[in-house]
Amino acid sequence: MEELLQKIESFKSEIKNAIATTSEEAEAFRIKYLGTKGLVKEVMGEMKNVATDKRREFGQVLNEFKLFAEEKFETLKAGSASAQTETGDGLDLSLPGDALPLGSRHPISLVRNQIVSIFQRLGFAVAEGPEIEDDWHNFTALNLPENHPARDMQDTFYISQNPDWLLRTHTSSVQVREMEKGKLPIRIICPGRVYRNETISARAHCFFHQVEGLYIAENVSFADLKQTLYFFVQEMFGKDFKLRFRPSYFPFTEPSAEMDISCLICGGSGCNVCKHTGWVEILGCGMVHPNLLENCGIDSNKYTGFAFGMGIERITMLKYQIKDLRLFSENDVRFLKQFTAAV
Ligand code: 2U9
Repeated sequence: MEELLQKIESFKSEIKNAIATTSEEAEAFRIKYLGTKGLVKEVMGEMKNVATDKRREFGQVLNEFKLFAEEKFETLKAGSASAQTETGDGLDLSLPGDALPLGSRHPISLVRNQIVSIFQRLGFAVAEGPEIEDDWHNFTALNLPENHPARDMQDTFYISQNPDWLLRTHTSSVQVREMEKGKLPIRIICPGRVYRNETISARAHCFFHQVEGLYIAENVSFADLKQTLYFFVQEMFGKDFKLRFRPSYFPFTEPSAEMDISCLICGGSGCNVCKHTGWVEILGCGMVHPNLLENCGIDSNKYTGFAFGMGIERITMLKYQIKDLRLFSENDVRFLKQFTAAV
């Protein structure tokens, strides 16, 4: 009996250390210990040689031994199966993968890229700047001193730790930064996100996107401004429309104008899109106010320039006849997937 117990103990330590990396190795373990001619059966066969009063005790030891071998076999079987899956064994690698749905560019990005590319062809370079600005670059340098009434139209969000910091209301601040560098001539366009403290509706949002442009050199005239913008609208909307400039007011330009085109929907006869006027406003523009040039250290007797600004949402709404501004920021895939890169 003592000898038999020692034999079982040595089998148990063998079993404890057994490993199987494949299902074949796990099966070999089963045959060796649990098969019809296996070691568990062999030790069970010794029962007849055990003294009658010790058989009950030996039966218990045998049962535990069998259970121990069975549990180990289950562990080896499971381990070898997952090892095989990880190495690709048993997987059909020729099966096609799961298709990933392809997104599309946001309409604002598509139109921004198109506007940028038109002006790049005219020699304008892209300039960028911070969205969190200081009062000087966003307002004061642009002829909008503190308490100027035009600041009300561009109410924005201020950073509470420092009242001098705010979210920019236009990308004009980028132009100011370029002018301050003092490298002339300047011929830039500035696309970017801007912020206004507005109640959200179909026509207004607390943020939107602009492209502004600036050309400063010697002898730049209003004729240059008109021809540049005429080229832009033709590239953007085609050639089948009329163009007009209306006198306007902006603190940063003098003279200032707004540019309209005849309504692309009704051809000028009047409809909902043009509010029955026959015209739609595209952008604002003008000759850079001499105060701005001087604020940035540029000699206003030597240099002149023109500037313009447009809202990308507005141009996109006109181009695609979108009636509600909120669609641009709701991330509704049914809306977004209608726009392809082929603009
Ligand atoms: C500098 C000098 C002049 C930028 C200009 C406009 C006219 C204009 C609006 C169009 C719709 C903004 O998006 S909108 O609300 N902009 O009408 N912007 S002239 O003039 C500048 C800018 C920078 C240094």
